[in-house]
Amino acid sequence: MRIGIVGLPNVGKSTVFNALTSGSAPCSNYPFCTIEPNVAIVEVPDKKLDELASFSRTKEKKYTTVEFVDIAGLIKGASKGEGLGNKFLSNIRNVDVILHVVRCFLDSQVSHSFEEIDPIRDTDIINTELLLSDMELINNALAKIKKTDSKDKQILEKIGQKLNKGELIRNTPLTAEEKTALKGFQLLTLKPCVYLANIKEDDEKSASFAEKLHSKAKEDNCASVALSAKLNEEVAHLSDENEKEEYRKEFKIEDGLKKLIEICYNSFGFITFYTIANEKASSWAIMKGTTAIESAGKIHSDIEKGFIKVEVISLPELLKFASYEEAKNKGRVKIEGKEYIVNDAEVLYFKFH
Ligand SMILES: Nc1nc2c(ncn2[C@@H]2O[C@H](COP(=O)(O)OP(=O)(O)OP(=O)(O)O)[C@@H](O)[C@H]2O)c(=O)[nH]1
Ligand SMILES: [Mg+2]
Repeated sequence: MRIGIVGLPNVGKSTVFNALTSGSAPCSNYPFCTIEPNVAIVEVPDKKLDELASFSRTKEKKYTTVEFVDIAGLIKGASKGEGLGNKFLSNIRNVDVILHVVRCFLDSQVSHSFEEIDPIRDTDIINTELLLSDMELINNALAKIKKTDSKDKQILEKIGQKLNKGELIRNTPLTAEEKTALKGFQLLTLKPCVYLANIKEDDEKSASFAEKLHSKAKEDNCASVALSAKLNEEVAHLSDENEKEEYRKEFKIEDGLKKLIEICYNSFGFITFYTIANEKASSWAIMKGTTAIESAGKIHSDIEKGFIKVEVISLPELLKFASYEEAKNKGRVKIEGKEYIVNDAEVLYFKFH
């Protein structure tokens, strides 16, 4: 899963990035502190994988990962190249989820693009830039289609009109055919999105801004989460897990990474499957509705190409037995083909040429 972080300059994007990745991207109190994107990969903690690894006595564990991309702040006109916006946006074209950071903390020491804090205005500015950037893509594609009556042209024209009216494509009901036609475009306003209210803990004013953003998220068909980037960053830099836990308890800080990953899984239909192979237990993230052969491709293109069949058992079922062999001998492992739709928490064993 790849997550791209967007927002106005100086709202705390790099601080969020560091908080989520225990990273050390430069953060400072001036707009456009970030120019080149910061990229970091973190493991998704997973108790089920721990259980599977101890059950199967594998030497190694490989947790599925999330990649975070932190780009420069976007401003009005970004899609037209202001502040190098176009270049910044191309760095997040291929992410799975957009994390939109919105400033909800008051701090006279930290400058803001505008005088007042206003989460609704700020989100709308960024959304407009994403929308304009999508519009440019669609218009460029339309200019290349010569056949006047082609189905693709009709679809793109419809989408172009929606964007023109300021509609985020995430809010547009799409047919299966339209979804397929749009797949290659990586439209930013179609991607699942989380609004992150960067708040000051225990602060009424900040909480009321976050509440406004929360309602706005519902309108825009986005998920939302409120957390203090700064406090989460402080916790992230403690080295010891127990120390982190204590610090969180003392200052009533929620675990930002855990919360965000939960949101992405619960709101956007990500599920996890597991494999045991070559002395290694692994977890893999896929979207609900993914077939066995597509899941094979997540592991290696050779397994996808040479796919013969897959053995399937749910993890809770498997754990009732002493070993995988025993579950198999008792007939609890099913054999499925390419088109099988994988369910959450299934253990898969692929057979391939
Ligand atoms: N008080 C307070 N300050 C914060 C918080 N989050 C970030 N800041 C400060 O805000 C300033 C900007 O933070 P950055 O993380 O660099 O912001 P950015 O959005 O990445 O900025 P650009 O890369 O310049 O667009 C820094 O001085 C941070 O310390 C917060 O939750 N509370
Ligand atoms: Mg930054």
